[in-house]
Amino acid sequence: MIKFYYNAAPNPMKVALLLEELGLSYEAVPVDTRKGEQFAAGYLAINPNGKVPALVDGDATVFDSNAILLYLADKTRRFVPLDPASPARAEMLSWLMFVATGVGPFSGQSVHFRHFAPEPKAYALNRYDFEANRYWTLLNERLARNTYMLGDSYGIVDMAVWGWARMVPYVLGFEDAWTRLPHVKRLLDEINARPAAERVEKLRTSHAFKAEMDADARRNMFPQNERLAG
Ligand SMILES: N[C@@H](CCC(=O)N[C@@H](CS)C(=O)NCC(=O)O)C(=O)O
Repeated sequence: MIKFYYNAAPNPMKVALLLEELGLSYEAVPVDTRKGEQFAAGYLAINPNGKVPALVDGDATVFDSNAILLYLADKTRRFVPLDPASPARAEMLSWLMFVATGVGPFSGQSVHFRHFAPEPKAYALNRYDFEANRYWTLLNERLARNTYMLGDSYGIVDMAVWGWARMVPYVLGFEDAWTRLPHVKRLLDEINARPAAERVEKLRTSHAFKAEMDADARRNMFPQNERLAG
């Protein structure tokens, strides 16, 4: 059976959504990153990058959320244009990588500098907040013209967007985020209403991940800060 290594954060949740949409049976294995479980030798053998999600499917091991989305969609031949030479596949790859390399990392850094970094942080916060806004605005414009990211059919790019869209007000830190991004909100609401998303919500809340951001959690989440300690 597929083993899915996860926590409740955006990147694992988008993979959970696809697993549920596909109706695959899988064993969900919690990895509590605030407790440092991502650094256990057994987990690093699965994902040397020490982050979630990762997936083990028989002899295949896949890490990085968007790689997992593509792997599962290709394997099941669902939620993705399959012909490697087609314009539709090219468009899918472009937007999937746009989410993987832009929306995700810049939203993540925006969260870090807005909510966790010590002062002074104005320069860094401005840089990441500006870029995160830019990426979300591009998604909003895309979704103003298309029902889904690739046109008329729901697929893995929408699921990749959904993972992070759930966090938009936390990422962008302004109360009118959804007024400014109504088309992203429309997609988020539509996906949230799907039975698969309801099952993901049950999974998300089924395990008590460590909630406290105490010194130990900070060490596990932000190991780079050890270099700054006297
Ligand atoms: N590019 C990776 C990023 C994975 C990632 O940063 N995951 C976060 C949770 S969303 C994580 O594991 N954080 C814990 C850590 O950085 O130690 C992906 O898309 O899967």
